[in-house]
Amino acid sequence: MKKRCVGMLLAGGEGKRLGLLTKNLAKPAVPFGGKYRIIDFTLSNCSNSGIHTVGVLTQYSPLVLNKHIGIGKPWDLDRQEDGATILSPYTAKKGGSWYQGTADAIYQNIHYIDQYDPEYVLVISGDHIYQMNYEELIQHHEEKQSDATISVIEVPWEEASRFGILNTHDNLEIYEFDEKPAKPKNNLASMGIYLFNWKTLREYLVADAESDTSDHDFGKDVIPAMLNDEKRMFAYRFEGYWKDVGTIQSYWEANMDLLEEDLSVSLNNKEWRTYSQDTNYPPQFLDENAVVENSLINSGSWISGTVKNSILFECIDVGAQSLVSESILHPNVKIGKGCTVKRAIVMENVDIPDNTVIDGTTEEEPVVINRDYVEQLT
Ligand code: ADQ
Ligand code: ADP
Repeated sequence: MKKRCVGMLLAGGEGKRLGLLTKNLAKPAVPFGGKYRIIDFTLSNCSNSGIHTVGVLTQYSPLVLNKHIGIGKPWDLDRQEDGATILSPYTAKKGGSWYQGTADAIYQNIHYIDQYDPEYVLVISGDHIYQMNYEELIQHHEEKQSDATISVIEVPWEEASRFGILNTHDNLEIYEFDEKPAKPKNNLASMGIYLFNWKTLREYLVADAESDTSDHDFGKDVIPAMLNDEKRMFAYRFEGYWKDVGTIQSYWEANMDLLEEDLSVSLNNKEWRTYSQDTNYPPQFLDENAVVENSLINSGSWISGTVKNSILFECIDVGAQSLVSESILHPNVKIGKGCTVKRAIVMENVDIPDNTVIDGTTEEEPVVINRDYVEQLT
């Protein structure tokens, strides 16, 4: 079954900088935006772009992630001939091993890609919030007759050193690439979204696998090696909203951006819907004392207090005389009576006792509340 393009979605990273949020959960599975998980945005992009052959590479804490993806139904990826396939380590090759780096993760699944004999392989990440039509990237790649095309976006200068930074000629041909440079020369960042001619990438993956000195990583090894060999590499400038939710601060900001439509991805765009597993909870209930402003509130919730500028997942109780502001409440959180919760991320299944005050506005980052935190309070 020949396919024009196979998507390979990297979803195995540990996400250490998300701290407690990724203690037992892979970063792509972290709840986001009131009813989604982070990976939903990329899976929906694939489906909306007509890429229906998607290998999802998992590794670190995959249980929730695997269950969430299931057979790919919400994203229309439950197909007979292709669809979403979870590619976990040790299932590849003869026994296989843990994926050492992002390039190794793809290398170990060469047989998966080969069965579709594709023209192109699209490498994407499961930990970005954005809405992008990959077909436009493919068209750009074809127009430029590129071997590899990297999607790029301008980032604030002060954040540039956490990305792959590149320089291009006026025609967008890349002549320089530095992975996470201490002193960035530019603020044009790689979004970690790559389109390769499969024939070319395959050769580089095989060569990379044989190297003892390589970290087997796209940003550190494969991209620099191709550039060094003067392969045709072009940048594709993405104009929309894109956020790498790698830190607590950026995770919180990207959620808050949803409350300001023009700052963010549009969850209401009927032409570009974001799909997720759905739950069948009853409609939210706001009682006669509830005050709700500028917030996303999912089903199964019961609000008796005040909620402002916040994102509430399913099955949340907010007790009478409580105030929740600038916060993200993950599923099944109960806030007692007379509480104040400001600039906090409250994790799944946490019960906050009556009269608790949690104030993240005085901290450097929003505070993350889990069950251990609550036990210390009592
Ligand atoms: P990082 O995001 O830091 O930089 P990395 O840690 O390699 O890169 O993660 C990329 C993706 O691969 C993530 O989705 C992660 O979950 C996943 N991943 C990591 N290790 C994996 C493994 N062993 N197996 C499977 N999946 C794995 C990259 C680029 C930069 C670019 C940024 C943009 O290297 O150049 O600027 O992405 O966010
Ligand atoms: P961060 O966003 O904090 O940089 P990443 O998601 O990028 O975290 O992943 C951090 C590192 O953890 C990556 O280099 C990745 O290779 C590594 N890693 C991924 N899975 C595992 C695992 N199962 N065991 C150990 N390390 C892993």
